Amino acid sequence: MESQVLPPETLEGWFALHQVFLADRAAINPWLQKCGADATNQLEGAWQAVAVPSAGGWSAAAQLIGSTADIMLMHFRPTLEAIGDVQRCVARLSIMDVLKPALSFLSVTEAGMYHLTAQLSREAAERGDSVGGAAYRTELARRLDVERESAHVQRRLYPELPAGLPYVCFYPMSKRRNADQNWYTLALDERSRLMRSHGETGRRYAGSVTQIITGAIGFEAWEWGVTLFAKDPLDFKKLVTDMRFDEVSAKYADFGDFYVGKLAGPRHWLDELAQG
Ligand code: FEC
Repeated sequence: MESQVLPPETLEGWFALHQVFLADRAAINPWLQKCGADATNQLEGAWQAVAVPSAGGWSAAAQLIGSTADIMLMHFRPTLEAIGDVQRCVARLSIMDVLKPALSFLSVTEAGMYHLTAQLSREAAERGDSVGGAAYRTELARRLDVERESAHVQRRLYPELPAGLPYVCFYPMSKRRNADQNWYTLALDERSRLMRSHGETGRRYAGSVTQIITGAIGFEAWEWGVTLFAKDPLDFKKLVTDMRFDEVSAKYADFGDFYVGKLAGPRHWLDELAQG
């Protein structure tokens, strides 16, 4: 393949499903009365079984704030089938009598290897080899194995729920494909340069914001899901503003709706929702 139009190599880890629900607020108190005194404990127990699956991965729940929807569930699992399992478990939770799905977003944790892809294609050109030829593929497989094992990439592919960062922000995004502004027709070296700058901007927030990037190309109309965790919700505004001024987002990013909230389990949702 012509190196200038080469897609970046990517490494993938856990599958991800973001589910957003809208509560039928008028129905919450009658539903609680119908379920009896133990409804909250039962729901809490059923949710714990979802949140800490024996087969690996994790789920977390957030109460949305300032949104038209009420609850967001985030699931990370080793396989697509395990995402199907958790989807069925969630559908069977008793509270689904009074929650309606508002968004479902399927993706997979992804580490984009722009720098490595650009470097290997340059080295192949210097050797007089073709990009995608046997020597290129052998070296690529070796270097991807090294990358995959690095602690930095492992954290991106198999992220933990960050401790001490209770605020959550999720939004889908795509790279622009306008006639005169098309990410997918940029030369690989240019895409690599832009993503390096993006990483540098992001790293200014190391320690205060943790992000999980999940790729959705082939799964959703949007191309990526961005899940951010922060100690201070204002850091979402500051980081996303900085990104807007960073060249790759300024020129090539399109965004969907933003969902902001705070990590909270069913006991908390029910308390809040019961207040009307
Ligand atoms: O073309 C692609 O592969 C795009 C995948 C991708 C999207 C994306 C969007 C956002 N990020 C945001 C925050 C951070 C923070 C850090 C960070 C670093 C990277 C690196 C890659 C990357 N991000 Fe990204 N981001 C995407 C990909 N991002 C690759 C570089 C990693 C590395 O250097 O090894 C820094 C922390 C860290 O390194 O872990 C923070 C935010 C967005 C949403 C864009 C916006 O304008 O709001 C925020 C898609």
